[in-house]
Amino acid sequence: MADLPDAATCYELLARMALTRRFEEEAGRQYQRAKAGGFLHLGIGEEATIVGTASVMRDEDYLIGTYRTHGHAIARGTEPKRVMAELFGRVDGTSGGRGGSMHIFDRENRFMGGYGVVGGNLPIAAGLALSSEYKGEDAVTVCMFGDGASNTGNFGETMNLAALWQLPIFFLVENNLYGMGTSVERHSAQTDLSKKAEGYGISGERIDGMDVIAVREGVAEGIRQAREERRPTVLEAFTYRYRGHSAADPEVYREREEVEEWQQKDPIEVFARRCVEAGVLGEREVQEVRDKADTQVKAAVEFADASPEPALDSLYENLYVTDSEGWYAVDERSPEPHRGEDEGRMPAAARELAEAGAAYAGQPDGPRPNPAEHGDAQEGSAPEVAEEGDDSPVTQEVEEASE
Ligand SMILES: Cc1ncc(C[n+]2csc(CCOP(=O)(O)OP(=O)(O)O)c2C)c(N)n1
Ligand SMILES: [Mg+2]
Repeated sequence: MADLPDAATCYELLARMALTRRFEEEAGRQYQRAKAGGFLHLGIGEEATIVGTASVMRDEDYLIGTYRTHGHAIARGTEPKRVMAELFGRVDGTSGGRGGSMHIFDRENRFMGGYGVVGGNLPIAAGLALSSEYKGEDAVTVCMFGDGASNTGNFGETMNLAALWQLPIFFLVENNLYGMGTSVERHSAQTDLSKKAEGYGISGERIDGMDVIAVREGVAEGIRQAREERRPTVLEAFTYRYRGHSAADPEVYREREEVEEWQQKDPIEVFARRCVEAGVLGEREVQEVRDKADTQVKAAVEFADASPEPALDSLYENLYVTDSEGWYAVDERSPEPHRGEDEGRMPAAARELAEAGAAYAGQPDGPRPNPAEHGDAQEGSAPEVAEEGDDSPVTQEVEEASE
């Protein structure tokens, strides 16, 4: 077992892990109360992997993760109150309340998200590393992803380019044994994920992701190789999420005993005990850490609650409209087709929705069409150009809304 670092470092590691845990417990509670919307994926149990990794990164390094990243942002230095405000969908959230739990983003602290697409962050990570190389920066990109993500095409493509271009990048697989409800044995032919990129020229190691010190050592070495030798590597950290995949998971794929077994190795409890037994921290300090986390998280909830909702007439800001024919997002600029759009071929429903959106823009009290809902309703159904008097559900809803 690796030696403990100095007392101040131990205190900080414990404090970060306790804060993350407390934050996520509270996030789960607020989700039950419908204060936090959308999806919610908690990483409770995975704190050593998250905090250990961030603790050996430099300020200029980039971290990029998945949709389970409240702790990653906090570990990188994002204020918990801004993460909570994002979960609440409020303007003071890290993405102005528009991203929610899966899209925490903090450029200042070089936490680059927050991605809902499994494996989607890997090529972006390679792009970040390439940009550092291009600009002559000394930064390393740390890319964290799940065991399930190692099965995506993005994994192979990213590993290939990372090795080929000798990018300053380091990969960490958060192997929590499941991709949603599917165990590693059932989803990956190669179950040793540290070996999975070997064919691309990227070697790997396995570590105990429940031990914050082991994580620090493994990650520090991986980052060093990326920075000094331009040698990307993979570190597979074994960890475990105590809660379901997301807030809505009946967990029929695992036994209660398995969860309890992992809880015996709890990264916070075990580390706190070790620090006390080694005389590095006192019981009083351990309690202090917990109390501080509690105070900070309560303040985060108050802050999020007090933060306003985004203004209604900002609903159409930051929406990007493709100029391909077919479906396009409601946009406040004008109901007319934008450059490149062919009005004649635009589905009537889409056009009406756009007109309705434009008409409502600037009228905060009026009912408004919901572009997300209507977008989903259209998906995959190749909308046809409707005639006047079209009675499609979208048209009806828009009509009702404008009544
Ligand atoms: C490309 C893609 N396919 C499927 C999904 C649905 N999905 C969301 S999370 C998930 C499991 C991913 O598991 P893993 O990579 O192990 O991460 P974990 O949730 O365990 O942290 C799946 C299949 C998705 N979001 N994106
Ligand atoms: Mg997983």
